[in-house]
Amino acid sequence: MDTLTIVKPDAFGSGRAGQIIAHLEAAGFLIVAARVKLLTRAEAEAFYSVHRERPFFGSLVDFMTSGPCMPLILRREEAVSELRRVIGATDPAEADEGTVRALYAESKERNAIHASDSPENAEIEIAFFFAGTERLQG
Ligand code: FUP
Repeated sequence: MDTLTIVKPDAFGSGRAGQIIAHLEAAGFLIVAARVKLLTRAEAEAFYSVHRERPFFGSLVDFMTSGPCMPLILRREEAVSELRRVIGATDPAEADEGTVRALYAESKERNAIHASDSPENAEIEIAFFFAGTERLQG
């Protein structure tokens, strides 16, 4: 099974993408596609459209467009639920010890990494960033 992750602009811009990806590989994920991308405002708004009525939406879009990010497709058994476990809670203050957000996130907004929250959303989010031919088959 595949899922989507994004190393967010805080982590990418501070040179922590490599450490985070190493952490994910050590947790059993295989990278099957990757890119570096500077989101446009329209793209960030579309990606987070489920949150468009929330008070933090404008600030979240500002942050997600503040610098390049790194979307990746990751593969392992139970990829969606396992990646959610490995990244930890949205707010790093609440994230379990040793999770990516506990280790690398600055705040609830600048929280280092995104992970799809369901298999259905994983396929939607993968298609948002990658053409079908960009994903390793197998
Ligand atoms: P998650 O699935 O853990 O990334 O969290 P959510 O889908 O609830 O939120 C998506 C993003 O909105 C978070 F990564 C960060 C941002 N956010 C805030 O900035 N403030 C909040 O109170 C909640 C979420």
